[in-house]
Amino acid sequence: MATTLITGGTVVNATGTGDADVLIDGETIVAVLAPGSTLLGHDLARSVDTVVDATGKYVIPGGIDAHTHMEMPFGGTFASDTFETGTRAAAIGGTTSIVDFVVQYPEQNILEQYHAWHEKAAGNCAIDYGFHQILSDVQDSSLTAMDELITEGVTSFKLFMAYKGVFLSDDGQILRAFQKGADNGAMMMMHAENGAIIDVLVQQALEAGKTTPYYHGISRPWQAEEEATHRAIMIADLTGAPLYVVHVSAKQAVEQIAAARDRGLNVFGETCPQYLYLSLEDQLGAVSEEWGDFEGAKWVCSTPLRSKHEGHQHHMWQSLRTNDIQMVSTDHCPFCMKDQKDMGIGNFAKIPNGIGSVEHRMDLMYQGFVSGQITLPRWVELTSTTPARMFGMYGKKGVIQPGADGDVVVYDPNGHTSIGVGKTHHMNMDYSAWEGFEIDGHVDTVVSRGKVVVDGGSYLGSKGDGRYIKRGLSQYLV
Ligand code: DUC
Ligand code: ZN
Ligand code: ZN
Repeated sequence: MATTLITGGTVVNATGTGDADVLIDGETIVAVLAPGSTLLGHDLARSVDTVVDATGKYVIPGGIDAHTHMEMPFGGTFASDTFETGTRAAAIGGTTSIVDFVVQYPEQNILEQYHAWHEKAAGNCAIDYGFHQILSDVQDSSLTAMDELITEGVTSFKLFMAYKGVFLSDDGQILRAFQKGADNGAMMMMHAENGAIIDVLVQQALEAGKTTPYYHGISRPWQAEEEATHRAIMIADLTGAPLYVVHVSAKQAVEQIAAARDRGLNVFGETCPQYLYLSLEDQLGAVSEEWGDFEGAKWVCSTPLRSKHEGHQHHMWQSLRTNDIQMVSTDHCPFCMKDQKDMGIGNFAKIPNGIGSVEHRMDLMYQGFVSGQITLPRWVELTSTTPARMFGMYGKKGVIQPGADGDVVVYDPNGHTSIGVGKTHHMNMDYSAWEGFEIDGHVDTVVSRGKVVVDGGSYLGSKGDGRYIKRGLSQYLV
């Protein structure tokens, strides 16, 4: 078994920072040692197979992106990253685990879909991967499938309050699924937007000739998000199920989550980099020679970007500090402009919803530390430790400690990362939603279960390095 020593760096865990060397034996961290320690008289640097010099750099647990949609069939097409391209990009960006969503459309067999996702991912992933399960029509068979999937390590289930005829579950269906979650310990995840309201507003906008991408956001107002978040919380309260609200973008939805937590409910919230950095006005102002005012399609996602005049971004950063929102995932759901997003020219409702960010989440959130919004340990907590705990992986993932998987990132605070298609972009997209973003830091080395898969920014891994993560129940639940 190969041994690796990461030496001279500052180890950052969610609990704090300290100078230490990290010794990995095979796939597992076996020791976190005072800098320059010997072990039983042996000079470690001379005894190991690989030494990674992390002098002046941060040594952090590998990022965990708990919300991705690789190859997702959606909006009349497929998300453009395969498990191969998406996980490679993730690795290059310092993410060593993803949790992807198995899709069930109405009338599809849930367990067949689960096996289909294994077939897509197995042998293709650069990093470790787990699955959540989407439930689109809750029937008796769905409830028994939930029990079976838990034994397979799929311990979280996502429902939708929007996308009628595609994903939407009505309140009765949600109630039944949540009752099952309360019973078997599953984490219930919710896309919280009021779909009926949105569908009418979309229709009215199109009839009024408002067809450009900007109207996607206008027809998905924060009230629709707040109302659905509140309703999901009420159903969680009624049933006793834990609730995890995905991609929270509106400050009013954050307030609903905070109030529920103050009442002692197991309610959790996730946001994404796009809601921390981008606004509806940025989307409105985006016009290019190539795409004209269709340029804004690059940022069509749901929940949508919010207006910068309403204080959402500021509130979202604040909620990351106060723990009203507990973690940051990407909702990585990439589509190219050409032959995918362009299906919505003349009708914003036909633009496939999604933004690709899996490669940039660690950098974008590090910039939150640079700008004084969060501390270094909080950076690690939001992007790795809490995702591990939330979704039953902590101990193996999300922490640098003996016994944990050797998933380690060496991050250079003196490095620099310019984001964009022609610069650092490895996702399978013909544009970047983050074009022109400059980061005061750099992912230098990435170790995934003991294997150096990125060195000096270059990818050294291969497809199939990643292994399925059989997850346990959420470690936030007693
Ligand atoms: N939102 C997106 O932007 N894409 C995929 C599904 C979703 O809910
Ligand atoms: Zn969603
Ligand atoms: Zn999603």
